[in-house]
Amino acid sequence: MFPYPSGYLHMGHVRVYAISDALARARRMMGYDVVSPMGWDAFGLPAENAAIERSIHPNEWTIRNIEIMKGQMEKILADFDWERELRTCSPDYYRWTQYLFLKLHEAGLAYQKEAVVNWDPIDETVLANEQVDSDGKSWRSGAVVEKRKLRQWFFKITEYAEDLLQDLDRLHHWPERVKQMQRNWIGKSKGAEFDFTVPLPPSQAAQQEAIQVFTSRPDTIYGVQFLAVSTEHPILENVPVTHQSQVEEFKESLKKVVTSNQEPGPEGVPTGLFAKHPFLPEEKIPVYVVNYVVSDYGTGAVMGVPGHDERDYAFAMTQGMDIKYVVAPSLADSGIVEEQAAIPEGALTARGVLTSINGEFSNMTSDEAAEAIVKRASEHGFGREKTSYRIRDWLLSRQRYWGAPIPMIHCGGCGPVPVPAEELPVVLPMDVSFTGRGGSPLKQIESWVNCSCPKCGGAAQRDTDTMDTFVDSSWYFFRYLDPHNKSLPFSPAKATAGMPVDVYIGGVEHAILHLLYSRFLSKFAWKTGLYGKGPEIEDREGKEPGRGEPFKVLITQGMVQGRTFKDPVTGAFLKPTEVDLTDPAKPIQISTGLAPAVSWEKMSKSKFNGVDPEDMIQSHGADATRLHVLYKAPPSEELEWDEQSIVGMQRFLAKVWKIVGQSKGLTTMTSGAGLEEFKPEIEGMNKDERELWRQVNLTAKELTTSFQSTYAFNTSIAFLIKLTNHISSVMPSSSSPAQEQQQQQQQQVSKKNKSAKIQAEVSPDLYQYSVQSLVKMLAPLAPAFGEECWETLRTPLTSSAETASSISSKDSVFAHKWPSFDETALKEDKVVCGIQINGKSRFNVEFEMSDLPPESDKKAQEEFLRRLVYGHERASKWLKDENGQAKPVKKMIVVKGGKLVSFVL
Ligand code: ANZ
Ligand code: ZN
Repeated sequence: MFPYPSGYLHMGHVRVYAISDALARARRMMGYDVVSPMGWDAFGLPAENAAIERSIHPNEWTIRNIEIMKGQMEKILADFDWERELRTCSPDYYRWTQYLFLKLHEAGLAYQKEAVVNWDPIDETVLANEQVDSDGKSWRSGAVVEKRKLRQWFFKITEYAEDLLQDLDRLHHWPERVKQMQRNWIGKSKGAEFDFTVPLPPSQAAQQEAIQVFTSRPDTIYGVQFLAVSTEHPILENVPVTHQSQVEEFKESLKKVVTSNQEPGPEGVPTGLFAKHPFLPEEKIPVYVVNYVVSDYGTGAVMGVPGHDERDYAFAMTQGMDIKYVVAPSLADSGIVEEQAAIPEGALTARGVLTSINGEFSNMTSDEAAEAIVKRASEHGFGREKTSYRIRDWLLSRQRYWGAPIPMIHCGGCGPVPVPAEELPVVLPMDVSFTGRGGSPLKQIESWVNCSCPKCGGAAQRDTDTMDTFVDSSWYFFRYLDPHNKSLPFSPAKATAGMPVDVYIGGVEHAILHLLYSRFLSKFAWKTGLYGKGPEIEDREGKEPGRGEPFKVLITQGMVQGRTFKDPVTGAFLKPTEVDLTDPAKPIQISTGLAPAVSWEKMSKSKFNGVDPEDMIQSHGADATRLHVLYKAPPSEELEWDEQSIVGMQRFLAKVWKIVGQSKGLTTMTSGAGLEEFKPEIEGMNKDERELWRQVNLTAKELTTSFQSTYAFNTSIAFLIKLTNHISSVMPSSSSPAQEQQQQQQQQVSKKNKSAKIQAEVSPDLYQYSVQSLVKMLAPLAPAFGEECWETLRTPLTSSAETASSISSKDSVFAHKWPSFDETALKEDKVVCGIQINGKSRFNVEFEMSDLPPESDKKAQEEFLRRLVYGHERASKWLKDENGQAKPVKKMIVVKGGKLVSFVL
């Protein structure tokens, strides 16, 4: 995911780009054709705020920030394909955002309707939700914010609701949690619709109106005690005079912008209208207007069933209604449920069995009844099955300056007319003043607003709204595949070949909107043939997940958290300077001498728990910083940033560096291509060589899998550390005078160190292959260090300075092949042999595979194992008598390979 150019890289960025960069580098070494692009989500409100507060043009502010962040990305050694760089605020890019808008408009998927905005009556401007404080006041003017209706642009994402839901099941490499969040957001609900007729007084023109309700519980229809409608419902036009002022007052009272997080309880007033119950025509059902029915879900009206719905229950209580129960938890309860006195207070929300007051549906289970009731209603024509989706159309227009202008022209005669595609881009004018007052800055530039209608040529006005920045970011990955295309947003062939994105990495905060919008636009592009083969071909061969899904693998990286100190008494956040960290395990609040409360929380300025990536790189280096980020936690989990433990990574690198020094100048290395295709004779290896060979292959296997499918970089680094330790425990057998000298020196050092063992010797080729492989596998994670090691390995011990520099300039470790691995090498050399005595497992003995006499010599094998078993400390308990004499053995059975030995005594 590309970043917003805020002006500085934070640790979250370091984490996401360390992952993607390591991945890109490793996959290139594996031979993949990798596109690892970078761009900038460069439109948005903060630039405009900077313009108002600091009078710097949003464009200048944005470009400056991009330059700074680009420099920081280089510092973390991220190797992006800068020739594909894009900026959503550049006319070369937003031209195509506008083009896609026109395509959606053409397809009937972009339309206008009225919607509510936050309006600041002093500054006369529209405010984003985050610009309204918790008291419902404007961040700038302090005015009480009002709700106003404006004509706004929408994308009809609801048209794709079912596809967007169904195709989640094709995304086998997305976190289940994200898919579930999307499912909930789409919110499919199966239920029924019922029509309640409202007879009107004879004075009214129409004799009756109907209120349609959507319900997920048709089985509760006999429990309906009232109807509840939203304040927008058209039935309110028929409110009798006796009730009009009360209804109007109620509607007014809900217009205040409420931003406090406490949801108000259910409230409402009677409308004076009554409806006929479709199944019980003699019952008059009162109609209320309430605050808890939303106008744009279902039908904007609800059948109130207080006995079985909690909100309806709570509302009925405010009106003093007697509660009617029609569904019992089970058949045995159905009699009791009718005796309302015996019912505990509250709604019975569980499905169960219908009581005997449900007419022909009595005694059915909820599920049976729901089906039968809907069937009967459809026969009569007053009800039907119905599916509702919670997802709303995407409101994309913003009354802002710093965004892509909506490419529409409003003509008095023709209405809204699209800007002809060949006239794109509609360029955002640069010469603007930013006062924060008087509505959108674009509205104030008359020369820009006034234009002629493309259809009739008459005087017309440009649309002064700009697009939500989520539009910019919902298709940029297509543009990466073809960033310089001047005639199309992207070539269909390139998109068909390159999509879907193989691995998409970013924060879980984008789990819903960004990913859903991207899926919507990709599906639109696919369905309308902008790429792929169109809907007539279900799945493109081998191109899972198909159907226009944009992202195959999704990695949602967890939050980076900082160590946070709070005053144990007041709970106030403490600055690092207010805490004595002499003993990091026992922090002390300097002013009080008390132990502060310590926790891990998302890094933020207000909590004083952030770390600046530049400081980390300055003091520990980019390689150790990257390794630490990747080692501390698996990508999808929270990362507790602990600067203390970064030294672990530095120590690890120092160890690798020492090995590299030891390997430097081994003769084979200096000759030609090195050991790219090293295939040793396993038969001829000694046991130390075999074990080293096994470790190298095991590590290669682990890292290959990690970079290809599991992305468990923390485990990968653990394997590299283990391999490093293993290589440190062996040394190359001498093969040249120079090395011999080197080794002797080393052994002398070892002898001085009391605990050091005499090191095992392995062949120089194998040793060098192992070191080379280690460096290659480490390089994608720690690229600068990797290159440095490689250069050192490749520099002949005795070469002149010129040869050395000519080698290093030509030869990057990333130009070399990723180490392959050999499954057969992974077999353990140690055999654990289980010992059974009279059919019971008693203990194990271990031996080296190579020590076991060959299968052909059964006697020798038996003898070898017998000696091993009787030498074992547990043997005295099971195989010897009190005097330490061996008990007589009737039979000794050796299973092939010495895996099991069975004694019959
Ligand atoms: C009667 C009923 C009885 C209901 C009962 C529930 C339980 P989901 O599942 O989320 O789709 N409802 C319908 N439209 C609404 C609106 N515009 N605003 C607020 N609430 C609305 O929820 C469907 C249920 O939510 C519907 O089923 C309706 O209440 C309510 F024992 O109808 B029910
Ligand atoms: Zn016109």
